[in-house]
Amino acid sequence: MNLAEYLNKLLAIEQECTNFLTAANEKTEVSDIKNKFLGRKSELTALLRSIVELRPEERGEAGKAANETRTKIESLVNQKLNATPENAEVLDVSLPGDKFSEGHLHLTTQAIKEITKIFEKIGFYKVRYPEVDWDWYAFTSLNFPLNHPARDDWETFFIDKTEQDPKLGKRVLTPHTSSGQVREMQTGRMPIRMINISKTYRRQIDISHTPMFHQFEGLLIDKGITIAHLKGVLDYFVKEFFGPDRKVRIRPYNFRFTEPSFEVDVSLPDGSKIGKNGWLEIGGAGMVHPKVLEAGGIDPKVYSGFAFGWGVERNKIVQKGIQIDDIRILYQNDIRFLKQF
Ligand code: FA5
Repeated sequence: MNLAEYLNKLLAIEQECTNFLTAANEKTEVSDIKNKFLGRKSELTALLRSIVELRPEERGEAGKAANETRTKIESLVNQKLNATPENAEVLDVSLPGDKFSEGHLHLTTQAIKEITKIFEKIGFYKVRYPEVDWDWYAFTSLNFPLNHPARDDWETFFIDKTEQDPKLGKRVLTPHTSSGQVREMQTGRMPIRMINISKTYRRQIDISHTPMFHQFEGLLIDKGITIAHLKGVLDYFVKEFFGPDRKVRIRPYNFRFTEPSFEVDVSLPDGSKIGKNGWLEIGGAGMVHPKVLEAGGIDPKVYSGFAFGWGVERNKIVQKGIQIDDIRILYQNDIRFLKQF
């Protein structure tokens, strides 16, 4: 090799390096280029070592030119490193994946599952009837007179302004799950042991009321059913759901569709802000009225039964370990609240 060839090789190396740097757009690529052109195994290093192959008088100029090329390449690489963004993405397939946070069921859904399980254990079966139903199922078949206040617009959300059917009347957002009682009787199943859990709607909102809530309706019809059976089932449920240390009291009441009728209260833990004097009403119950059995095509002289309708949310918020003092928070979708349960 003579001096001219040596100098040509230096030029070629510099040109090649410039081409590589122009094409690079990630810092890691620039580092690789630096290694390739300036590293111990680079062509330039080899060329510097091969200077001894030149004639002695050529070596000075060749060495000077090689060092200049080296400095030039170093400066080109550093310029490129500074101009290349830091955060070019590097895919490391060996890194663990991102963990997605896991959700859980809403408190109301948890309660529905719990309640269903408790009743299924003693032979009830779960059903669900329409959320938009006829006035006849929600009121008339349940022995409500035409002027009953629950039919008032202030309590019930009516879908229709006028009667749509001479017998069934207007459609309503079901104000209670009792609308499923006569529907269940009409299936012809006997004995009836239904638990009907569904959404219900009323024009109410305060600390213990929401406009949409859920009820669970029990209906048991067979021969020889008495109040003792009703009391036994309610005691069983309360023990299972609230635990043995909570008390239940039954107050006489007047529901149109049961006779006799009761309201049921559960005792509250000390310091609860909800309820009155340490008690909260959680539902209604009674023996099915003969007129309702007749509306469902069942002979009241042969069969008798009991029914109860309780609020899912109202029960859940006073369960041990839950203690929520304002029912409305269940439906405000505040994740900070919901994720606690
Ligand atoms: C009824 O709805 C009757 N259908 C219950 C019944 C069924 C009686 C079968 C006899 C036989 P009441 O309006 O009291 O009754 O409501 C029952 C329960 O639903 C209440 O005790 C409460 O737990 C719940 N509830 C009622 N309104 C609301 C509301 N706006 N928000 C949350 N829960 C409510």
